[in-house]
Amino acid sequence: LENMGGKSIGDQVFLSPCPVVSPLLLGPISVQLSGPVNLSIVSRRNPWVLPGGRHSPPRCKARHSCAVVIPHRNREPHLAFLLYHLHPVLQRQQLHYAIYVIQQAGNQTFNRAKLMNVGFKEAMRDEEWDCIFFHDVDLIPENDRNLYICADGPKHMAAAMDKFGYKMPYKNYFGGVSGLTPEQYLKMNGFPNSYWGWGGEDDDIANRVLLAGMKISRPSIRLGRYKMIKHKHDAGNAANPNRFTMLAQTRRIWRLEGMNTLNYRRLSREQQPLYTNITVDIGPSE
Ligand code: BGN
Repeated sequence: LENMGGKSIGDQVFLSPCPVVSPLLLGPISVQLSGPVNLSIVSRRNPWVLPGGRHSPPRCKARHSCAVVIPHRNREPHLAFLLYHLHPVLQRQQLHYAIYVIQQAGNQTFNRAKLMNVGFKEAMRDEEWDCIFFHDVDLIPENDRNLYICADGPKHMAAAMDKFGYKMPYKNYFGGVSGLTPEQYLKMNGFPNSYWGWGGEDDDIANRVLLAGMKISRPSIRLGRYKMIKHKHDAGNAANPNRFTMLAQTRRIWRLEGMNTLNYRRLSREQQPLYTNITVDIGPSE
């Protein structure tokens, strides 16, 4: 045991803290988008992941914990592909982590930001996570030195996506993957619940960060690289025609609408081998 970095006193094992920089990191990851992946393949390749998609470094005490929240509906192949890459990355980063998939029930228009609010609430019921990451299902990290650890300001992880030529599409872009401490998240009253359909909710979130007096933090574009899985535009996620008027109102609305007005009905919560699966009825769009 001592050789493995642990000390045994009585029945308990006390692990020493993990190194400040994980020795397991590889840097750039080659993300191959060809070839089928399914959840049983991912499970076989990640034998130490516990039910609910939880993991802690086996030989040292993690310095950081995070919950990864993935809003989802009908994208199972993407989910398998993301988990195939994300589980090993989080393990090499020596984090204590869990993955939550938040499933929107029904056929209403998709509401990404509201599902992320649900994910925050559900993840925090389990544990006082240091950091909550909000992760699109179709974005695969391409560098494991882009750490799933929070920063001084709300952290926008996906600074360099392939579909934008590996640079920012515009200055305050906050889409794709982001990570906030519970304090940062609560300070901005979470995310808006009112964006049904594609577009604008990430800009609203970026506005909230600034309106709450915080600064966006970002990795360099060398580290913040993500590959997007190509897909057809979702039938249940048409562009939101109201997004322009809604965005003009964030300043007036953000304290009144968000985490403090979130309501939803949880239909199920299961510990799957690779993630905690939570299905919710988030109601009809108003
Ligand atoms: C923007 C969208 C974002 C989207 C990015 C990248 C809007 C609001 C209108 C001003 N914003 O234009 O939601 O993530 O493109 O695709 O549509």
